Amino acid sequence: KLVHRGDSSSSRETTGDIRRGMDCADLKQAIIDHINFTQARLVSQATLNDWYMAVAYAVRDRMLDDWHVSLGHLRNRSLKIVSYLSAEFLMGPHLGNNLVNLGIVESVRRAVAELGQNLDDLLRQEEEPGLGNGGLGRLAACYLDSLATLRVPAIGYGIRYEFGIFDQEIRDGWQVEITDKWLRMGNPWEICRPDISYLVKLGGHTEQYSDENDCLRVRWVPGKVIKGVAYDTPVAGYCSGVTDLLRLWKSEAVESFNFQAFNLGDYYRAVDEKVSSETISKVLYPNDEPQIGKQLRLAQQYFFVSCSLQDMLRIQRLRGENIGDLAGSFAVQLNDTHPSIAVAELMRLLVDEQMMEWEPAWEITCNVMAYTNHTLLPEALEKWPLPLFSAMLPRHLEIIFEINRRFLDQVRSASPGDDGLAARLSIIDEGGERYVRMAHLASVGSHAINGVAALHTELLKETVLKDFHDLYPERFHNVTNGVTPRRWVLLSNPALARLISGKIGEGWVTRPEELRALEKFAGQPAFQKSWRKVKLENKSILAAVIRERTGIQVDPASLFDVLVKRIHEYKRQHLKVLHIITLFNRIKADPKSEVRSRTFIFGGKAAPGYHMAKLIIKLITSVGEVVNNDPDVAGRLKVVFFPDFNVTNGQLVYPAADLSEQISTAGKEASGTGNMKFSLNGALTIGTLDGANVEIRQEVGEENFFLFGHTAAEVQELKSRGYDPRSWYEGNAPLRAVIDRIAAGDFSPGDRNLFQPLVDQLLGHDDYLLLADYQAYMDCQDRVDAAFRDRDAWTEMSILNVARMGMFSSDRAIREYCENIWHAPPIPGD
Ligand code: NBY
Repeated sequence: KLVHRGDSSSSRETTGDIRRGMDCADLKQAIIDHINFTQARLVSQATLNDWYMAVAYAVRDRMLDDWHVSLGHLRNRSLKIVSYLSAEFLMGPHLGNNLVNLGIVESVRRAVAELGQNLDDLLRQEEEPGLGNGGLGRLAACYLDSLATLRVPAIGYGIRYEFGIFDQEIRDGWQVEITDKWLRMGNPWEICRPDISYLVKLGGHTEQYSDENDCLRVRWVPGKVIKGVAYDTPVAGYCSGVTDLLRLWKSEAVESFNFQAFNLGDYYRAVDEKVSSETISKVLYPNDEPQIGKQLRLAQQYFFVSCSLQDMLRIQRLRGENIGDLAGSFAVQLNDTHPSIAVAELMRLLVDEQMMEWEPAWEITCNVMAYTNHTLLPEALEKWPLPLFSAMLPRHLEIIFEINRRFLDQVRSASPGDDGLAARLSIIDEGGERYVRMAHLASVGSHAINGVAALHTELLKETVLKDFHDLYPERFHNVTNGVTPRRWVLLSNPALARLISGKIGEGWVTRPEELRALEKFAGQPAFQKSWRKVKLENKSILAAVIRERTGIQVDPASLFDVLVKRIHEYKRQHLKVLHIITLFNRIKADPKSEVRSRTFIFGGKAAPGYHMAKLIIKLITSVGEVVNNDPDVAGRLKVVFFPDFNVTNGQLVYPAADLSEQISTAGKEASGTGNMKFSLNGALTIGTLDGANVEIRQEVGEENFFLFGHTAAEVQELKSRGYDPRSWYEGNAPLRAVIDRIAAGDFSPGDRNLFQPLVDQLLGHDDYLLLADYQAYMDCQDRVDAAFRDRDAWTEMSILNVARMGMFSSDRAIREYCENIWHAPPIPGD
């Protein structure tokens, strides 16, 4: 077993700070210097943004001592470097997190105050780097936090998108996408490294040639060459002394490439070249599922993977090690299939450029790579049409064919005669139009394959990757996701963190199993009262923001019922809407009927091309419009669509929730991580047996979790029997009344057909079984209402939820990756 450090429990702040430049006077001077010399302003002229930038630079400076030491460890040959390859890193605002992890929140707060500024105003000034879509990108960010906290040398490799995920505005109830110009005011956290850059080829053709030993080799003659430049951001561990590295690549034109055109006077062609090269890292694709066939997306993937692997080979040389020993130096984790071209690219680098033989190169590749799957939805598995693939990566396609040929030879000799098996396993999908299946490439080229929650991993083994599991059972692992308690409690819910630490000490921040010590206070009236006070304060803060952003007035004493995540049919935001309309109908049928006061808060972005998801947003806002203003409802129900859900807003929302909605169709949500953030902040969960909900319920106890709905097995069963949504509709009067109201245009005055596509989908197909789960969901919500009425019992459940969430720390997940997949020990000492 590897021993992990980085669990020192007391922040340095309380013990007196002996680190360079960390005391209040030093901090003040540093901030003023940055106002004067970096922002080039007189203090008297400084804007709020100047103050933010100056504080950010002062804090970054203070991360550098640890960083230099940590970067030095990259050359320590006894340490393995975790190389986390991800097209997305949804880091969230840096300043607050760095203050927390360095343990200097209070000293910086004081320094800033003595300079006449307010730290909270400065924190609000930061524009978050939205370099991700949702759970997958945020997971990468939580994992970097844990890697640094656990003192594991790690590099997060990705793309420095100039425009991240779009900002969402709501106009007339519809989503409108606004370009995310996050770099507009500069980014104080990154350091550009023009000296660390690599060339990346694209397009063209391949040629055979004989090398000096008369060996037949292949040369790739590209159609185009671009350059990737490193931008580094330090990632500080929590009181661990280790600062890891996030290295993002920006694409640029190669000066020399079309210099000829320039010399010949073709100025415009040279400029075109520059523009098209810079396009590669221009914008994040805002889809949380792939839309096949986007050429630029494949170029992005290859671009960042090639730069990252070339960088790893450079580091290997710096360590003074042989390329043949790469697997002893690096563990490469593929965050979904987006970087899976790494399998072919590493083979190309080793065979074509390092002149290695195929077999040793293949052994290195498989030993280095590991693949995490994040989805079972068959339509979400990445595949690239062969013509597109070969036009952009002609050499990689040859390599993939060769990998596939050798792989299928093995398969056929192990199962002679079973041609169906070979066809199913093949990296190339040959049924009709031909595709490269990226999940197959990743699975063939990795020594480890993992799902992200227990149920997900089991389903992965039984369905999407069944044949691979039959072939390579030893490659399969489960690593249930986790979230960092630093950002998601300490930073976002300081009042709760103080209450907890006051009772059980601060150790829970790195040893969250210590939260169990809260169990014995769960029934204590005084503690319950303080617990409720914290929740109410958090709800009041959110209520004020809701008022400001939407104009809607909500009552902090009402039950805050929250559903925030990307908008998707499988996540069933519209099932929640059916619940709201049901309550509305009860009130309309009898205005005096007892309906408990609830605030329904939705948040989440829809992929710009996903019409049904956008229509669901419009449905939510339209139902809100009617319900919020109905005199019979009399304020008892409020529906809010909180615009632009992102990390910053999440930090406001999770701490204020009473009820966490995790209502995906069972078997569809790989894990979920929002579910963990809610529960860790004392919300109770209403949910299906899906993803990590299963394990959350196991941990917190079934009596502290509101379960409803068909199981994954029952969903399968229903579908195989020929699911008929209309019969569920016809057999359930309240459900019929709800759907009929939508269909009648009650929520779309002036356009009664507006929601017809939604109604048609539900009555005609209902792919996600809303109607089959409707009654169970309503009954469960009635149980929630009854439970919320008993405030003491509810509070006890809330405390027990927090007390038992320890296993969902990303530290636990990272320890499992380190021990079972990466075999990467922490840096010794402190
Ligand atoms: O990854 C999510 C899963 O839906 C969620 O259940 C899980 O908890 C989380 C972390 O494991 N997946 C996700 O967020 N996926 C994406 O954001 C995504 C983004 C881009 C593309 C595909 C998926 N793409 O192909 O472009």
